[in-house]
Amino acid sequence: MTATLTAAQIEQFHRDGFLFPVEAMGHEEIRHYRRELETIEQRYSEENHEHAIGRYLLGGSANVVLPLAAQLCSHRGILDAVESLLGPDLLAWGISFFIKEPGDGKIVTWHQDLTYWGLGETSDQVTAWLALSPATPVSGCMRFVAGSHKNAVVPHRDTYSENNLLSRGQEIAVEVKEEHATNIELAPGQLSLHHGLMFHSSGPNQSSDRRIGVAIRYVNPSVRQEVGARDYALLVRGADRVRNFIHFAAPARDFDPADLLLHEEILEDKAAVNFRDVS
Ligand SMILES: O=C(O)CCC(=O)C(=O)O
Repeated sequence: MTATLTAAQIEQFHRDGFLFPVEAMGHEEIRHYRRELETIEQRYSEENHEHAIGRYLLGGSANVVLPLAAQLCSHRGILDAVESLLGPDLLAWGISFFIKEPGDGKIVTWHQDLTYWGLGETSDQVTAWLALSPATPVSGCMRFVAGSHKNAVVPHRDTYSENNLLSRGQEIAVEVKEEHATNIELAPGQLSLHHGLMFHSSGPNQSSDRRIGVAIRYVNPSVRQEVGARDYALLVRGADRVRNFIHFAAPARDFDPADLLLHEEILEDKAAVNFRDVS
């Protein structure tokens, strides 16, 4: 299966700031990834293990410590789609598993991803959000406002609310036209692509299944960290002749001690950027 985008899809992405659904992989393969993820969640659950898994899955750098996360970042079906937008040289800058349990009330408020990343307002990045379970309005799929990526970064305020999956519970502080939002419905194995300036949010999971999505943040080598002292990425296709990012290798096993040290270093550096304006 190849997910290379057509010229019309690329044009649509540039016009709307998002594109969906893109078929990234088949039923068997996505079922396999969900099983793998759920095995890892069980093995490293809070009760079972010193490395409680939730922090790693949502933290943004699971590809440093979990082979599964690095494999997803390097998946051919995903990369073919991303290459159509960013070119042949691709770095996975981050990965977050956004998981909502049935009835847990977790939401994501309206925000623009690039607000806190320190990467400027570049268009040389894209998020591929892969569904591991059905993403529907009932399960709390993402919602996008077409064309909103043409804004600069707008003001955000922090809520730190318990039920918000975002690190600062951040939300856009200007009016968002909810009625103009599109529900990004995806079947398992499909993905959406969105620009980092896209206004997006998602509601609670009122279905009986878990809502599991993995957001992989891709950049090409021209992007650079403008705020922090350094930044890190996994080279997943082509070459990086610019070297704005420190490369790390895909992990060989779960939670290798050396990878764990690097993971903590990366999280610290990313937090210095993400929370730079918080006293
Ligand atoms: O999974 C969600 O509901 C939100 C994900 C998100 O905000 C993102 O991928 O940027």
